[in-house]
Amino acid sequence: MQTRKKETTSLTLMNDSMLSTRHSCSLTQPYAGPDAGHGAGDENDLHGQGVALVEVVKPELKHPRRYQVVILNDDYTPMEFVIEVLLRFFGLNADAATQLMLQVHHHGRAGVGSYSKDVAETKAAMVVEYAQQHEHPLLCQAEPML
Ligand code: TYC
Repeated sequence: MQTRKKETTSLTLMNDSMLSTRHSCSLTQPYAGPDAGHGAGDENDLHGQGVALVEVVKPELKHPRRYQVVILNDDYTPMEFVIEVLLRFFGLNADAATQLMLQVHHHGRAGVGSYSKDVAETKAAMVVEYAQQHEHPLLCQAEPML
């Protein structure tokens, strides 16, 4: 994910050859190029020779938000089926899957893993679909973290 800082970090003079897409910059006014015919009066073309005043904007990188896959308790899905789901879709071993199933059984819900948004939503949908194919009401959802 890339957002752009609002403040201008510097003002820089650039000539035509520097105004390529490889530079992260934006003109203070739309740049018409050296032959646009505005003469010395163009605000960006200070010398009338294709030299432009540009804002250099620093890109700000942020990690994308993680999503937790949450399994919910119900009164009907067999415990063995929940354990099988945890083994099959979340790569847990039998001990960890049993502990997590009991956690959900006693406390109502538990997070079973954190993923990117797409992966979490896909896993949750796959679990619900798998449960429905086996006629169990097991619910599973993706939730944004923090
Ligand atoms: N509560 C269920 C039962 O007693 C077991 C269960 C555990 C169901 C976890 C769903 O996510 C769940 N059969």
